[in-house]
Amino acid sequence: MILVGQYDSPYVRRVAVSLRVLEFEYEHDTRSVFADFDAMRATNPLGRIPSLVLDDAEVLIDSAAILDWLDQTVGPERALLPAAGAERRRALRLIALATGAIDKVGAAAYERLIRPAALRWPEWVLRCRTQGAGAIAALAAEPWSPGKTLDQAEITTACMLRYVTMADPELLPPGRHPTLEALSARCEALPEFEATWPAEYAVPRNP
Ligand SMILES: N[C@@H](CCC(=O)N[C@@H](CS)C(=O)NCC(=O)O)C(=O)O
Repeated sequence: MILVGQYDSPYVRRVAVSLRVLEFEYEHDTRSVFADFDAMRATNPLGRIPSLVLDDAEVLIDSAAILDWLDQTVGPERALLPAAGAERRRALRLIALATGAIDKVGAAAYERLIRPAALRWPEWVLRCRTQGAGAIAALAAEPWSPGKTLDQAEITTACMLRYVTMADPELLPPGRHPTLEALSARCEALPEFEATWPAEYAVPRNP
């Protein structure tokens, strides 16, 4: 199968880490969702990443749908999302906070970095960053217990933390959220995270 999208996207990275944790083999299509927009639209009509092209050429789009397919394929014993009950509700809540933070910090980053300076809307940037910071603070207040098997809430939150550190580092100054720093350090030391480490946030920039 082929994973489409670069690892500076936390949505692509959470799929890549999950593929590796669950021991799936994949090829990596590293074309850019910006520079190779038309080719990306041929894979996903939305022109977004990630997509996962299966061996029979079926194309899965959207990280949540891809992760759902991975969990269904490996079965409930190995699935990264708990199957039911309070554990599942908690995991879904944490994942909603982490993906919501990605969306809000990402929206602010697109506005600050990509949109031409004369067209930027500072109040919108402030609102998005406030929402992202709120979700991150809520995640920081959660108990993150090391020692148990890695799950999707941890994978997605760790990918979100690396993304925010690249896209908007002022939201995560060292020492602000020690619980999340510990989670990030624990995850980033794992081989599945090391192999997908994004060195920089590669979006086009307008002065
Ligand atoms: N809900 C989608 C979000 C994917 C998403 O936002 N991808 C970004 C990269 S992080 C993207 O493709 N951005 C380009 C665009 O939207 O034009 C998912 O979970 O896969």
